Amino acid sequence: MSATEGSTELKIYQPPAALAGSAHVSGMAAYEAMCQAAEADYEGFWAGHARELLSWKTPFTKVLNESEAPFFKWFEDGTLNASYNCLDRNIERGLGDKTAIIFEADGGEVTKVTYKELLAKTCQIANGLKSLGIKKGDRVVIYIAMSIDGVAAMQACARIGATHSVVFGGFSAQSLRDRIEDTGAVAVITADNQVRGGKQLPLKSIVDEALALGGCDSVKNVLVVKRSGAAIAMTAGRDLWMADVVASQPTSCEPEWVSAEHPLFLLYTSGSTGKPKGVQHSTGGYLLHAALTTKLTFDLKADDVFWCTADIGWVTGHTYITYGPLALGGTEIVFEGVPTYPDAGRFWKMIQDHKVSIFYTAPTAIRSLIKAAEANDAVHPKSYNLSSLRILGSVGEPINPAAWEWYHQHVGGGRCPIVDTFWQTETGGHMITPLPGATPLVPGSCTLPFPGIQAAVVDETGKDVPWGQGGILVVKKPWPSMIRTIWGDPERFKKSYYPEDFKGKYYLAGDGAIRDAKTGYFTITGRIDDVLNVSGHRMGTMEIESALVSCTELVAEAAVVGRPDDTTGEAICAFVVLKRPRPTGDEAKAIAKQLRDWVGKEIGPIAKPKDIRFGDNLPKTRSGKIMRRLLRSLAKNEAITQDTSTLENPAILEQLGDNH
Ligand code: 6R9
Repeated sequence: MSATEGSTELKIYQPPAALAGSAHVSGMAAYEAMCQAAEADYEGFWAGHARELLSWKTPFTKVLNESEAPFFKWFEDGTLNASYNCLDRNIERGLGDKTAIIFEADGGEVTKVTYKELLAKTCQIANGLKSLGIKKGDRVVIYIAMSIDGVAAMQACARIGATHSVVFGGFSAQSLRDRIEDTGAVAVITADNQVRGGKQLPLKSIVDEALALGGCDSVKNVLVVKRSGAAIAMTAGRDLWMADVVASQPTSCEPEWVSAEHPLFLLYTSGSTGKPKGVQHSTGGYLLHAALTTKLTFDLKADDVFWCTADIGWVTGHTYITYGPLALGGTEIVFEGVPTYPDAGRFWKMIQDHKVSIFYTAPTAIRSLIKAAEANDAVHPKSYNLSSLRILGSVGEPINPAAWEWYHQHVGGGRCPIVDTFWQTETGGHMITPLPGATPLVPGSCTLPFPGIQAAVVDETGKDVPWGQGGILVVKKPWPSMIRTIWGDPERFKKSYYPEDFKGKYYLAGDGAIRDAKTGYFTITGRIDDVLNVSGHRMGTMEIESALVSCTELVAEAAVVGRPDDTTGEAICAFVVLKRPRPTGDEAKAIAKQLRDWVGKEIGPIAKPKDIRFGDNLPKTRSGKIMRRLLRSLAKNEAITQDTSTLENPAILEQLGDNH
């Protein structure tokens, strides 16, 4: 029986005694005491952690300001600097010579930097940015692969009070352009190219293409880090080599002290409608939760080696690479490559080589590595020494119990708790997650809310549903690291996250959830909007549809749905009506390839539909509404059992069935 069905036969994993004994949060009583402390004095709870974990230039006197709800403010009269907290603060605590980052390149070369070295590098970039006139409040887009330079560039922006917006290196020129335009960035930081899986992929030339598409007049400079020395074009007066800009810059730079509410970064994510939204995060509240969750969810200690495999282009890379582990003075791995190069044992070899003790990755990676390991002993975790591991983590999508068990047994040797962390770009850090020294684990459940987080499951009217009954996941109280607004679109912020139906009261996550009837453990049941989760990446179905119909030469109409996929969680399935007769056979294959490439160019390779089917029309109601629930069944190759009486054109269903 699974956690969603009841609780009588749940498989429960207790925290290992040794870990529980020494953990920051030791045992369920300690967890409950924290929750009660937050309940008794909500503001005092967060204020206490904010004073302990962060250094403030001006201490805050106000904690939470709700006067403009849902635009909440935290610690608003306090001032601080995020880069000071991640670097200088640790050096002042005597950690200057401690390794901050162990960088492993795609080809295996290892570079280490200490806190002192990372501070010097960050300050040189910060001074370089200042020399170009970049100042507090300006936006800087960062389009770069996983690297020490990438982390330092983010820290450098924070140091001078510039708001960074990192765009994942897999996004196309068009997507990059849209983000540059929306942020009004004054500069783009990039590299000549990126190296992944033994291949060199362009970055700078995509920046050139993006800027040439127009609408990016705000950009004065493009700063280029040399990664591989590939030949690239440099536009005089605009493009500069990072090395030249920083060469003569001092290695110290007075931090710009900003209000706790100052926007630290914007990060674009997909919603159910329209273009991706620029999620705006604060400095103080965000950094607090990054530090607190890194400390408690991962039980980070002084001698841990922490490895989060996410890319800095996603929120997980922001919170659990650039900010959280550094704010605590941790040692972390930054990895440039992919899990399957030179073979699917890469993760296991790196854990062995660097003696990683905390490993945080996505279910989709685990599932693909299970397949590889089952086919070849040489890349099976058992062929490596993984005894350094003590805690495992999962993020980005639900982890199915079978993958959980494999991860637990084969990677964690049966002795490492798995923290299945539920959270979102908008939440800034973990929301529902086990604490490894406290929470008994149930595979497939992200268990209980992080202390202080008031997560609940409600119905459409905002009323609590009983445990054991599915509903809508909400957060009842504002929390420090929550999204502040959607950049340039406060109305959309309100509509997306604090809609009227909930009387503007609760934060609406966009996911469904159910609590176990007996334990109250949460299981996330998936998005309740038109957002897909493909390999842990959020994609709006509307976004992909508009990319398809923007191929005006070929496409008349398109509808996109998700269907379950063994490896990627969900797969993108597109139903397309062409402006020409419905193609079949080889012609259909050729056009499908053409459309896939088109979407790759419009959004990026991650948005390419796995399955494209052609029809003379789409299934519609008499009023012309596309019947997506039928498309979802067709995508799964399920027999149609739903009511089709409102369907205008039933014959279309046969055409759109699995026709290849
Ligand atoms: C951090 C991150 C957020 C969406 C979220 C949900 C899904 C993330 C999950 C999970 C089940 C987990 N999600 N973690 N679902 N269990 N542990 O992934 O942010 O890219 O914004 O995605 O991902 O659907 O709403 P983001």
